[in-house]
Amino acid sequence: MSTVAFFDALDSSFQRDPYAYYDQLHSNDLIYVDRSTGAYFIGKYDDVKKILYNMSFTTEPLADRAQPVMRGRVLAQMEGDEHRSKKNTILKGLRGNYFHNVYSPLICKITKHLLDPYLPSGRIDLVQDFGKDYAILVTLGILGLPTENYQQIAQWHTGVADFITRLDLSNSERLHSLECSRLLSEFLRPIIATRMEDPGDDFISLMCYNNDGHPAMAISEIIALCLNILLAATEPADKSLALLFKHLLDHPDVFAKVYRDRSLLRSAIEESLRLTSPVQLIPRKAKEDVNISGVFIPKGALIFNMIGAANRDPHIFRNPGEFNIHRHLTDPLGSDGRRRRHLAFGSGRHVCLGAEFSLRQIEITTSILLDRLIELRIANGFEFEECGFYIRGPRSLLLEFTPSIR
Ligand code: 2IO
Repeated sequence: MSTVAFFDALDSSFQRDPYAYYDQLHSNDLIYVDRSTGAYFIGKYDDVKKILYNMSFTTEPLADRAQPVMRGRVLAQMEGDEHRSKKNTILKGLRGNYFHNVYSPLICKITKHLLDPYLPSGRIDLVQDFGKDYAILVTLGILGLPTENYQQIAQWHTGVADFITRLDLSNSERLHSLECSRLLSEFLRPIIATRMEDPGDDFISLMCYNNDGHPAMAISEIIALCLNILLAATEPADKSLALLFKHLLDHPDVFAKVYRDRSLLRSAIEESLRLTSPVQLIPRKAKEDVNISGVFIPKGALIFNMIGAANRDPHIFRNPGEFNIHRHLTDPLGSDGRRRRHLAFGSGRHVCLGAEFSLRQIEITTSILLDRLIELRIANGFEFEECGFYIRGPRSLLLEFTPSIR
């Protein structure tokens, strides 16, 4: 049976090092309750998984957290037929031929274009110089949106992301986020209207019409889904990439192995996502009174699933604080005899739709970086710092390498 422990989610010690809280949670079997909001923070793998699969826990918190800036419901808020059909449309746009013919070359091009100017200098900040622009450019690319003003779009995107992922927004910051969201939707609206009139074979056109040629969605629904994709694809991308490089550079033996054998890249990315999940929290609401590991949780309670903690549950992952790209060989199996996967993409019916896309994306980009950044190392004197507790990642990652010219 778990014990309730009160904590302060906005406390700087939690924000600085949530992993220490996760360790406490696992070693003392705790469920944290935030003193100021009464929200439950659940971190055991089995509890989180149960909550994500159980219909008694709804995604209703997104109505406050996301809907105002998404200007409509996101996929995670939908159920039944609507969810199925919109999900299938988006999956169609993300996978298979599209990936191979369109996205893969696009990701290569963006990666090289952003990297080339830094090659002669022998120095690059993988987050500030590369990752931020990279993340937004790839997303705009998959949506087939113009990129001339991408810096502006990135700023609006940040305003919207803050609304969803920060729990300490002031009133004026909230207004700023809402304004960013309005400007983004005004940027999207005429583009979507054009695609509705004259559809092509791009992602947005795919959302406009069904297979039978009938209009599939209203423009407001397409705007909301575009914003959903914009956020979900952009926000974690630079963090995933920088965290992976941090782990690889901290483990030169693993770096060398992956460098030589790129088929290991996938395991390295998955392991990095497990150990340092860019998305750390998934909110849910209890639809009725429930019992989680012996703790009574009342109907209406707000719950934050700490997937970053679940991914370090020592009952599931042996030596969970270690970066071990071969852990599938030694981690204990579940009661069904199967390996248990990390929850960095969530789980259950709202599991991340872009998971496979993002893994391939990071694989392609990492491989190019490995090829071009010769004798890569973390810059002398660089101090690594992560920030954020909903979406978490390095502020920057200053790297040095042997200069080259292309
Ligand atoms: C965009 C939080 C970046 C999602 C969200 C309002 C809904 C949903 C997620 C992820 C990552 C974002 N939630 N993606 O946690 O689409």
